[in-house]
Amino acid sequence: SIQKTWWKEAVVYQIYPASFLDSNGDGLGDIPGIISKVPYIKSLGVDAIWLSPIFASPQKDMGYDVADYRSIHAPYGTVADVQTLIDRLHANNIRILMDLVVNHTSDQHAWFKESRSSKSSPKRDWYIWRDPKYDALGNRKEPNNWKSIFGGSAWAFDEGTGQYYLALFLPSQPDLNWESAAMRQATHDDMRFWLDRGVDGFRIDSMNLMSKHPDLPDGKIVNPDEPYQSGAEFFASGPKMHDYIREIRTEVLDHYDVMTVGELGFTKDEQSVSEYVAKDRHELNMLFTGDIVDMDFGPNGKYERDDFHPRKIRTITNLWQNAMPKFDGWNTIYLDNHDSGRSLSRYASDAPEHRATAAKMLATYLMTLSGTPFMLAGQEIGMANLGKDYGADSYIDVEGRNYYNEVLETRGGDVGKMDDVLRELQLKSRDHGRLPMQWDNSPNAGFTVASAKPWMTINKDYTEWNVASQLDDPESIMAYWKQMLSLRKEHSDIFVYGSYTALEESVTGRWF
Ligand code: ISL
Repeated sequence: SIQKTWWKEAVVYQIYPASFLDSNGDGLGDIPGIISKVPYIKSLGVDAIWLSPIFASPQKDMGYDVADYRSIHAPYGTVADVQTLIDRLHANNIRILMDLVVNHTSDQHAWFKESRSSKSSPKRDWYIWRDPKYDALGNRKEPNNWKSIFGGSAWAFDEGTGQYYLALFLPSQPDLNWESAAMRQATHDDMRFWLDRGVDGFRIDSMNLMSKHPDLPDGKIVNPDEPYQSGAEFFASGPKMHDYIREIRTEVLDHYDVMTVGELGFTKDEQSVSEYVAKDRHELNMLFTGDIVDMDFGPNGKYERDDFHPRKIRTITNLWQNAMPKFDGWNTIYLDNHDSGRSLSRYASDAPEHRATAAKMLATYLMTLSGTPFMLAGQEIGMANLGKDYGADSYIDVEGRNYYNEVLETRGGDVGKMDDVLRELQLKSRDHGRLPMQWDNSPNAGFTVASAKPWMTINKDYTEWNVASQLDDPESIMAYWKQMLSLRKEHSDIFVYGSYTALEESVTGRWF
């Protein structure tokens, strides 16, 4: 039988700090705002929160570009505020996971500034630097054909030292070189900094990108018409990946009672997944397998059209529910995070006549499966995507904007194509997962004072869909979530540790 542990029984509530609650009227959520809502979080019955990055950052990627892991983005608060939050949560038996972003840093991180200062810098090899290539005409070219996950080349040229550095996300997010033992140790120290302050674990961002193929070979040409190719076969789950994780375990994590959840993009086959979470591997506790978030991605990327069918959820669910027990592994159960549209709008329906039922249906799915459920703040009240009446300029996230601008440049004359792009943004933009929390029906939804300008559009449906309107309603989505949370606890032998049998046709293969 399955060994029982707190992190298997926990339900985790993700908080996007910019969007939870603004306590000082600057239009941006903050740590004191979260502290003031600890009683609310407690009332839901969740066991832990996962806080998206709150660290010092130029915010080119909303904090996933960390400039200093040991200080806090000033508008969010201070290290002392975070300590208060940790203590307040613990006093309420709620644990806290932090986002560990160590595949890359901001280009404003002291490490990168030093690394780029000269080719002989002692930190030069903390990042991934390569000489340019030249074509037959003598034009400078990138060291390989990899495409950035946010569009364009994955390489950025540094004029000062005449080399390129690898940046799989934005050019302002240079990839760290995990081959460097000194860099790894510095990263371990950063982890200890927070663990020593009481943090209960990490969600490890872009976890499996930390080890790349040492030769950085050109990616397979999938789209011959495009200048850059994915290359993921050479930068995801590389040869040293498991060494790095085991080192983190033995050097750092094993000295604390903590949990880890690794974000696993690109790697999808059962064997590779098992190598991260099989119990005897002593690596990670659980993963966010990318197939759940990719369910409605098109063949050439996130914003390409795909005809989503619920069969996909069934296939993925069957796959992992059946697979994990085989190697005594564990997994997450999730549908939402800050990187996409809300599951309610994406996979079900936010139409007024279906909205509450659909939200409860998805809650039922999440609360009854084996694994550790992760929910995104707002899910408990059925928060939805921005509606169809919000135009392209309502979308501000860099991933969606880059895609939009790329299509505009190449196919801007094609009205039909631009309509397609907008429709995809309306479904999948990362902005939807980041909409400010809808607390009540006062101006600005109680997220910030009426006179402030919120950093992000507040969905105008807040007048009807908000926390205050559901608190005392036993038929509300929130009441349903609370019931499901306590039912899951009460019957953890069934819902957490029980075995799984698909009653309908068991689809064990993949749909693609
Ligand atoms: O792997 C992917 C697709 O299969 C990507 O979606 C990838 O997993 C994802 O973009 C990584 O996201 C994380 O790192 C980013 C950050 O912008 C996201 O918010 C974060 O969740 C860079 O740090």
